[in-house]
Amino acid sequence: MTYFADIAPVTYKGRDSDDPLSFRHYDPEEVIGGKTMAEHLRFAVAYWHSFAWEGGDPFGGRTFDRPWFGDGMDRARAKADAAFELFRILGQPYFCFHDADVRPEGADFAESTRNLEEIVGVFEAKMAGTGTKLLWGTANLFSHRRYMAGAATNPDPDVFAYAAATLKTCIDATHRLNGENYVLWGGREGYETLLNTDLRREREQAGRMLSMVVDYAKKIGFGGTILIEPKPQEPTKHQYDYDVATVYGFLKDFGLEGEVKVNIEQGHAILAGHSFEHEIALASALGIFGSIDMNRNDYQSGWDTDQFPNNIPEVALAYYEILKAGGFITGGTNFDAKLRRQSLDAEDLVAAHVGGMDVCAAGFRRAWAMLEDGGLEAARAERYAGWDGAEAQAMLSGDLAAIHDRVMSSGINPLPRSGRQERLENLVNRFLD
Ligand code: XLS
Ligand code: NI
Ligand code: NI
Repeated sequence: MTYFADIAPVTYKGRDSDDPLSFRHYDPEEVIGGKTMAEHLRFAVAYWHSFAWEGGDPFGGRTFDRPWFGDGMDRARAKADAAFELFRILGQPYFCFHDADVRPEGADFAESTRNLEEIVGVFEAKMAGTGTKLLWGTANLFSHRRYMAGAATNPDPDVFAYAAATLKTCIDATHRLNGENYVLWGGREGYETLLNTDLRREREQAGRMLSMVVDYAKKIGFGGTILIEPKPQEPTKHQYDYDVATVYGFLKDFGLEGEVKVNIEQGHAILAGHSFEHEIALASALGIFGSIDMNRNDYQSGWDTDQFPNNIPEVALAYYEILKAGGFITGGTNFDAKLRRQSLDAEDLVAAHVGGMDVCAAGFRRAWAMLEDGGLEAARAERYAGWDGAEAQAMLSGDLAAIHDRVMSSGINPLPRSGRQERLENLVNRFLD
């Protein structure tokens, strides 16, 4: 099947190009600071939004008419054909998937696992043939009704068991495909009402499950990074992996802060009342920055609308923090983004990714220029320069009484200084126009 039949591979044609299916900013081969754009940005296509999602919303069902929709392994194979066709057209280096995106649900656990293994074999061959790599794999522990009250945090130990067994199969699949990360997104790990929820118990279960994931990954020699994807709510009223700070506290509690990092999603950061760059900067400060899910929310709707990014200044600030954190190591830019439900055509799928990749490349380029200019970092360093002094440093290992005596004897009387916010905002804008 050739779903994208007459769409040619997308190439870089530069800023003046008016070809809607060309890159204007993303030149994968362009070298910036010793690495190509492709190596910096590490783009991935998300299988679930692009190939499994049917265009439904709470008020209406499927709007898309894809030839691979339906049950059965032949449909799953046709879906894989279409997916790798899109990958060839876009030329992005990576993709990401959940078990449920790629294989039909079996009558029981064993059959679901067989189906997954068969599709993993299909992927293996296609990846070898095309060079497309796996950024991360994950388990869908939230769509099936068995998970309605959670997976790791379910009150029913049999659901915990089913989830644990599924995690094993998905880590195996990711390992077999040389995935560079393994992601855990706890869509149902939370509650609908506190009235029926034992918070302490559910948290312990989640900690135990994560510890087992880390142990198993080590045992089989999985060399990738384990990532938790924070989100404050949706589908549950309250989700336990609320934001980066909450996840860090959880990891510390279970002694996993050196084992697990975070996959930060733009829309989830906004839902949690933060900015995307805040979440990235905090993860970096805590030493747990891993990867990003790139998308955007509709700021009026207050929901996780998973749209493709289209705001270069916002994206620039996110990549600025990523660059300051040292850039991606095993992580990358996964488009956890979907079409709008009226975007029915094959070409819409291509255009969405082309636009998203271009916005990211334009933002990245600006972030690089801001870092190279050094003005922001110089201003930041200057703001804290007082702490370079010996007396200031001594306070950090001193005590209140000694500091008190020093203030008394030397007559310390601090004068307020400008934070220069507008000046810094103007400086940023110099790189954005
Ligand atoms: C949903 C999440 C999901 C994860 C993978 O909101 O973003 O798509 O990225 O399970
Ligand atoms: Ni999301
Ligand atoms: Ni996501």
